[in-house]
Amino acid sequence: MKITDAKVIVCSPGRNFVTLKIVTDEGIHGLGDATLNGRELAVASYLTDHLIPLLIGRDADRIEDTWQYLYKGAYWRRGPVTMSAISAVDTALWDIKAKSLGVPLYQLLGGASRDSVLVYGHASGATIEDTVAAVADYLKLGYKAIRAQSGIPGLASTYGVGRGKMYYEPAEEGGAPVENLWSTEKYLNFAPQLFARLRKEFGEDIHLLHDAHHRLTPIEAARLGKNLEPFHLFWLEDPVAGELQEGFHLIRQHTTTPLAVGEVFDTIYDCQQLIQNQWIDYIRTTVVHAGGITHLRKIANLAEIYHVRTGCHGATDLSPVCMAAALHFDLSVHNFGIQEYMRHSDQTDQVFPHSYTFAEGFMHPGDAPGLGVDINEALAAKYPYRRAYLPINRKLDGTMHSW
Ligand code: KDG
Ligand code: MG
Repeated sequence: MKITDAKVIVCSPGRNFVTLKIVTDEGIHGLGDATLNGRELAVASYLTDHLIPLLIGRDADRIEDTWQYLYKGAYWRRGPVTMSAISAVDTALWDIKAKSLGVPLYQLLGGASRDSVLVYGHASGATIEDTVAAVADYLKLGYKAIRAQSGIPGLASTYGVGRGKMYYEPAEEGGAPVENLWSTEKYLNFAPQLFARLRKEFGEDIHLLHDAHHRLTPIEAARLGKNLEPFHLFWLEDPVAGELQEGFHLIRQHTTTPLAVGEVFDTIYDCQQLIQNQWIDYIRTTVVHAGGITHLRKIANLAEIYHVRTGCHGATDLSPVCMAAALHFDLSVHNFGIQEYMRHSDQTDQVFPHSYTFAEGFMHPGDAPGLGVDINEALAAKYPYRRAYLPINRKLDGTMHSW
């Protein structure tokens, strides 16, 4: 089966998405998500100007070989732009192969290891009581696992606090990134109060998660992990920036709070030390940013040996194409832990009709052949790209800090 055509579709149904569509001589098409939040057009150009010319005429069935051809063939390895582009090609080729065999993708990945996939939603509020109300709303929807974030007294804005209750969308349209202000001291004093209140209200059984969004030093993260131990979080996410993998060693020596990281990682090399030293409990790399299904399986296989489980990133900037791919991966991989699920807007869901479903806190990718997701190109064309940036973050004295 030969690739005869490929194109990049950039659209903005509520937010920006970059989608690769590959077509074969058998009339089968496959989709891959290539969205890199705030840097979308760089990946679109990488695909259109550099990869698509190499894809035309290639054998669509040679997925591993195509991955290696694009990765090794670039000479310039790794990096989010390159890896998001390779991910999109890889995902589209898995979609095509599964469609050509008439099976849902998870059947090609070893079949289902579980009946359905545990997901977590995002509850947030400007105050602790608002967050309590948001968690209650998620429980009513059937969620068994909920990430909780709250505004911090004395800070005008905080990571993870949404404008609406169901949709948290940090990217803002405009000429420059929005600027947030940050105080580690205020945050460290406040965060345990939030979880004490949530446990008091909702008891011990629900899974609670929290994202520190790369803002702490290792010793600060160790203090937070220790102070959160009585509230037994499912995980503390991104306690420190992930570039320095051994930073996690110090945190690990001080706390039994489980640790998760990986949403900004793009290859197995970003995770290698973390996994092999068992400094983390969950690896959060995603299909769209970490090399597609092909590479994500290698990361999961390495993690399995070291008792590390998966917890794929699944924010709204990962399109329904990525969400579908993630669910096939989650259903099949043995050492699955949890999947993040931020609901997309109705506009997004209309542009990307899909077969995956949510019920009682669990999801299933559906049994349509391939990924089970498509793109309505005519509708997508009605939502042109709109430049948007993720915020930046400064300390109270004006110093740039991690967002
Ligand atoms: O594009 C960045 C967002 O996806 C990220 O900030 C969301 O941290 C996030 C999460 O855990 O969903
Ligand atoms: Mg995160």
